[in-house]
Amino acid sequence: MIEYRNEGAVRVIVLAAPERLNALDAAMQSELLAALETAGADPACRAIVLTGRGRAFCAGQNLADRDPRRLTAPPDLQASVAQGYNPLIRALRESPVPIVCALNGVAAGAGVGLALSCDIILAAEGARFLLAFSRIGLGPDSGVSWYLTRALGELRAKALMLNGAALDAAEAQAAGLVAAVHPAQALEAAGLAQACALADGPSLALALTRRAIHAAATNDLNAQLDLEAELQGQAGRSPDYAEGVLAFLEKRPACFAARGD
Ligand code: T3D
Repeated sequence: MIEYRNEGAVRVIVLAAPERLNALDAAMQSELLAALETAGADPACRAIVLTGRGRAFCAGQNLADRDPRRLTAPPDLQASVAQGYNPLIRALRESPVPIVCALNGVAAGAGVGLALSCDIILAAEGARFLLAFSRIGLGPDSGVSWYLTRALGELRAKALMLNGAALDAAEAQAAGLVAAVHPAQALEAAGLAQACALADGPSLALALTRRAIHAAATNDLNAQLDLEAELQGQAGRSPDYAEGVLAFLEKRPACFAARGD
């Protein structure tokens, strides 16, 4: 249900249950978590593409596993979210390498959280974010309320989530959630090109940049200034920084080292 392949230094991870629009069950959650952890631990991997097989990115929780006609008691959704979804959101957010989401189609429910936890989202023209939770009697999970409130503001986030509404690719781009929108047939190549560009970049500096941006959501300016100084200290000691400055002075493109070198 999760497939992956290497494209040079890029690990392409594919949600591959197209017959149910890549809706997630416990096994698929575990496989995805393992794929993310394996990629992050592999020094040869310098960027990840996350995408879906077929016409959807991910339709959220597999509702066939929540069929009240087959369950003898209500499912423990607190446990499902805490043990199934939250580790995935944290793994995406805390990945040591940048993650490009190639949003090939609809993302619904927790699928929205997966996409919004990536670092750069490129969307196919027909893709959309469907805030499906309230349609089935649930509130948000997988970080969706956190991401959307910050990105859109409280009132717009409420209007979308209370109505179980959707944001199409163009609206998501206008709102700053999606970096670019591509024709469906061009999305895979665009996602790969973006990830390859990140993979060629200075891995440590990109990781520090993501850390600073994530911390900015909750830090005040003084705390952020201190953090930036600390992170710049780390970057300044890296071989990539020496190479970047040397390349500038020698008027040539920089050639950054592999991760961990
Ligand atoms: O439970 C917990 O652990 C708590 C955590 C919850 C997090 C969540 O993600 S809650 C939100 C769950 N997701 C949804 O409510 C979305 C459900 N899906 C839809 O609303 C629609 O499928 C879409 C709007 C995404 C797409 O609609 P459409 O008309 O393009 O496709 P379709 O015909 O509805 O779906 C195609 C097939 O995929 C269909 O199967 P079939 O009839 O061809 O055999 C459909 O049942 C299946 N499918 C789509 N979404 C799910 C699904 N199967 C299981 N679970 C799904 N989420």
